[in-house]
Amino acid sequence: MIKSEICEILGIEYPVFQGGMAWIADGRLAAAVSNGGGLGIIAAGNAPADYVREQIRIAKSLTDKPIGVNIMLMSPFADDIAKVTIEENVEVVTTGAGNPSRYMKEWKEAGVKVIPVVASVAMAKLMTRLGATALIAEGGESGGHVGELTTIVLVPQICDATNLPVIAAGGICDGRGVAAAFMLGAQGVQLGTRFLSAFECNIHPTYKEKILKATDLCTMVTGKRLGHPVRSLRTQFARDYQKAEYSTMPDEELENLAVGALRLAVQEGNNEKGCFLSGQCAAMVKREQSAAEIVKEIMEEAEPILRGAEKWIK
Ligand code: TUI
Repeated sequence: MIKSEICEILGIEYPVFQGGMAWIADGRLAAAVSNGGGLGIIAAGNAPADYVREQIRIAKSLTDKPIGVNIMLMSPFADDIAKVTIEENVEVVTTGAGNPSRYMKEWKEAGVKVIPVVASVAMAKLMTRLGATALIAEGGESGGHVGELTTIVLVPQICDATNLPVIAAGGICDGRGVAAAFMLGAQGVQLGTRFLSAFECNIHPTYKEKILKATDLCTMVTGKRLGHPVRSLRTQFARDYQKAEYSTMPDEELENLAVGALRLAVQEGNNEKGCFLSGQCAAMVKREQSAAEIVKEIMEEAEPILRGAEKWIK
């Protein structure tokens, strides 16, 4: 069995986090992952604080294991949600798409373990200084909002920049990815796209089908012009958006094109107007499974790979 320090720090069985996917990662999915021995994470996305509070309570009614909440820092509700995580005794907070410095002191005083996503060495050093519990190094293979660097170059650089445990994210989908992440110095992994296929993941059947049918070149990055690059499936919407991005369309109009697009994908499976966020590894997601099976399977796959690495030493 693969164990690392992060398991002891968080009180989890397997060093596997489920990524905080906006509109997707609800209390039910998070509880299923935590019950499976990983760390389930509720995504706040752009939702109001009351929604997040409700999802935390749902998760806590379904599991006694630790759960996390992911705060998307560009959300207008981020301040309120930061308070809710303390009021509801959430064990772990992860953050994304920005700098969580302004909340760190309050969370630390309340005993909340803070694990920010960092997309650069500078951010890793700052978060280490401000008392983060661990760091998530998320490479640009991931779905959603992406940084510049790939997982294979980001993870070792973050490991060199901090003495905290590092969780690798971006492009990890099976035991090979887990083993590679540990080889790069990570102590744990975070997966998003793979959990889209979980029975407990409440997305529109069309979304699930698109992931299960995806091929190697099926994702693309849009949104660079507005400074928020986002990886999603190469759908009609994504192609249309890219065309608009390279046109003379004013920024404001371009921004409006994407309003509500995540919800339309998740709840309605709308191919023309929905934005189906996905990581590059969608093509490696083969079948529906329970969240617990996913956690166990990837860690069991990784074990012989790590053991077998010795075969290269002559
Ligand atoms: O946040 C994510 N993934 C996301 S957020 C999201 S919602 C959204 N919708 C439309 C446009 C933009 C976002 C969908 N997917 N992943 C974590 C992540 N964080 N990736 C990169 C970063 C990051 C980037 C910059 C973390 C810190 C950072 O620091 C910037 C600074 O302030 O120096």
